[in-house]
Amino acid sequence: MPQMSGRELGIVGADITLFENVFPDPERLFRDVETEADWRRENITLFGRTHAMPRLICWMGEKSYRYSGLTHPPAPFTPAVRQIAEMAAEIAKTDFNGVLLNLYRDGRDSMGWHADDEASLGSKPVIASVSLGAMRRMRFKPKKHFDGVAFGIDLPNGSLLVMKGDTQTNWLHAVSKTRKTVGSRINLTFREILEDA
Ligand SMILES: O=C(O)CCC(=O)C(=O)O
Ligand SMILES: [Mn+2]
Repeated sequence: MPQMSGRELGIVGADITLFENVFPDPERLFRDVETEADWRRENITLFGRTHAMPRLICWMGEKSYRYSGLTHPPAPFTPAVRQIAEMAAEIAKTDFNGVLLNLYRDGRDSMGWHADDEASLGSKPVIASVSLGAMRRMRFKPKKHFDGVAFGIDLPNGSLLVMKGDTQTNWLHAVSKTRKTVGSRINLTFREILEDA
């Protein structure tokens, strides 16, 4: 693989790099991942009320993963996901043993504010986030203890966003709903789970 050069965003208290055009045929990968994944619409309970999550999700990994109060059992990477994982690991220069897949069916699907800071990921996790399909904007805002200015970054088809260092300690991220007409998007967020949930 030729040396991939990314764009380091230069954000204080974070280490975020965007690599574009990482995959030769992102449309094929989108179709393969969409077909291979066992997509689920999970419920989340917030403040005592249960809602269906505004997106479909699927977990693949060696270990179980606790996320948003749900425990996802282990499941193997499918062929297309394995191919994407190898590329993500090479660019991020680390190994991953799990991936959370998110399917945003249209602009009404979203992901709320959070940090990937579960104890099972360790203190400075490397998170590699692959985008396939429609472009959506990831927004960042500082956590309460941290002094920083909110910003957003568009995640194009076939891109890889690597977040590491103190990113999850100091910043929250989200993919907000949009009124624009947008097609579907698949996100694969690779992680290294250190211990079973
Ligand atoms: O869809 C995205 O780009 C974000 C996904 C994300 O933050 C996550 O799965 O933790
Ligand atoms: Mn996240």
